[in-house]
Amino acid sequence: MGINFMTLTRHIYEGERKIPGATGELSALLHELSLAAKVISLEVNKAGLVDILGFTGDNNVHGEKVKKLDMYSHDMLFRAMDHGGHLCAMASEEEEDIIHIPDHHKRGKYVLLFDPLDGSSNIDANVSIGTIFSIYKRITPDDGSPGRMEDCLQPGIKQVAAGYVVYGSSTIFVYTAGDGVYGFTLDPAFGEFLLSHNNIRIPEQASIYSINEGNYKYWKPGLKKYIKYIQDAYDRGRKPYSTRYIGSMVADIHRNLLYGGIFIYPADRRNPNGKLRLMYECNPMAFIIEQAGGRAIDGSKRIMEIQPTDLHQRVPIYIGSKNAVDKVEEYLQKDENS
Ligand code: P6P
Repeated sequence: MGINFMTLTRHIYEGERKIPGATGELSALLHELSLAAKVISLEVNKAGLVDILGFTGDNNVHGEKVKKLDMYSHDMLFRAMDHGGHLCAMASEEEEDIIHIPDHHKRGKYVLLFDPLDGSSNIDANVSIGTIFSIYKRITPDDGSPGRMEDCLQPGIKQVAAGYVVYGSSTIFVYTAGDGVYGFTLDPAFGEFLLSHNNIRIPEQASIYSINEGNYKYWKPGLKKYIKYIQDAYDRGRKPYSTRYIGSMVADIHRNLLYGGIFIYPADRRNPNGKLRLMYECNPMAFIIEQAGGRAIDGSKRIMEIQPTDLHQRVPIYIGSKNAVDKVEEYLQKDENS
């Protein structure tokens, strides 16, 4: 059987040809992102070998110690994306304000938001980590002027593309441009992302739940009842659930996407808005999961319908297999109404 040479680049351009009037700008943007992913993958995979671990001594906008690999990934993405001429602005977990395209570069009609290296607290333990990205069309005039905050603060339903890169046992680039979800595995031998997961569909029935049970005592009663419900699945004659929690959102959601499962980072007594960021973690993951047939809510409404108010706002998230999200929504609503 011949080698499947459906590369990410070819897939992107073939996808573009299906869209009447496509200019190729989005394709070029996604291609540039894949180049940045290769460079970051190289560093992540040798992080233990060179003195890149440890702290830069800086803090990011959230007061969290920034590991060198976080900042390296942020810089790589900026340097890969700032001169292509397709973007009018960017935003990153590592920068408080929006990132402008330098004046000597052409500005384009898209906006890119990203978490350069999610799960970075796991770097030293060699646990899978990832990059998450979200792409919108600018809503201010596409006249070459600098992008503005309102171009970045759009609801998730306005995303034109989104995806993530998992740096794990292999490096996998997963994206959607609104026509299904596709995964590409990096072949380091010749540095190409090859199609490995065609038109991914998340199983409707979950078999895994992913949540930090260490926060149990802070959960709302409805969530506690839901977790009890799924733990009693066996007593109801169903296949028991497994609990799997890596503490790296990209890795947890990627596994649940392939196997079927629900990932929960709830609001609780300590974190009234949960922990994860709407614009560059929850919205892109919600786009991917919905495109694969799943659901993503904040407990009461669709993640992608939330009107953002701040670049770094946090939201609770319940995301994964449709049946599981439907059921947790039912328990949460009962709790709200009780
Ligand atoms: P906790 C990693 O730091 C992260 O931002 C996500 O990748 C992950 O899902 C979450 O935080 C884990 O948070 O509180 O369970 O350690």
